[in-house]
Amino acid sequence: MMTTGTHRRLSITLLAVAVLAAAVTSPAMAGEIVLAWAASSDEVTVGYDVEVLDPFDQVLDVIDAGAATSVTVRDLVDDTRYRFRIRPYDATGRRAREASRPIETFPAPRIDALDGAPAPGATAVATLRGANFDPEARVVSRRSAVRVVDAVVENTGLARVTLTWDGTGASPSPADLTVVNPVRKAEPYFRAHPEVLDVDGSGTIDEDDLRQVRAAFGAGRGEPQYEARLDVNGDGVIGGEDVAPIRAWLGLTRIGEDATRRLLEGVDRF
Ligand SMILES: [Ca+2]
Ligand SMILES: [Ca+2]
Repeated sequence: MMTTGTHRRLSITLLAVAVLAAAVTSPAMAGEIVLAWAASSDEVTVGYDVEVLDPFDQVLDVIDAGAATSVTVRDLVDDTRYRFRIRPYDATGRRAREASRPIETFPAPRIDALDGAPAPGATAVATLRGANFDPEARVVSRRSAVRVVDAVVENTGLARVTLTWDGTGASPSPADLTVVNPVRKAEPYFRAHPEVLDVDGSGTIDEDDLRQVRAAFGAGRGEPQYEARLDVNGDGVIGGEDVAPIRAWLGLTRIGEDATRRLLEGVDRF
């Protein structure tokens, strides 16, 4: 129930803010960032402002999301870091004193070209060209026939990726790979990129993935057991929020192909 005209202070319990790469981007599109957040649990919040911040948290711009709990910020400049925070407001337009913690990231990474793909059955160091590669980005495969052995980001538009291809299907292409920036992720991202849930790169989301995540349960960034591939939601700790999406997608095989179909059918939401 919403209460209005009272003297109650807005009490905001904002949960995590998640920044998600866009589901689909084409080289012709300007960069975009999808922001999503948990709804405020108090009774007086009727909407949310998305504040665009400078590096010192001064507000540069405000996007009114209304009652929605996600927005897509479009027309962003490639290879530029953007910083945001979410602030609820009540029916009188009063802004909450408490806002979410700021979150900062590049627009959604984009792969434009893959040069030097391996021959069938071979391993090769290929060059990925694109935009918005974070220095700490990982590269994962969407196809079990193609494996990423190693990836080194040289700059925001270039990464060297050691790839193997078992020779089945088409030669590796940009569509087979995903650049994963180190930013917190949530459900819409996993729907678009279930390959990040296949933590062992087997091509299937299965019990082996769950086992590996559980074996490192509780490890935080910087600790010996921590591995970025196991921290699928990118929040810096391996825990229940990494187990839940893997469980939700358990059994998904041929990830690159199946994910699109499932997305279109609107099934497997959680
Ligand atoms: Ca797997
Ligand atoms: Ca995590």
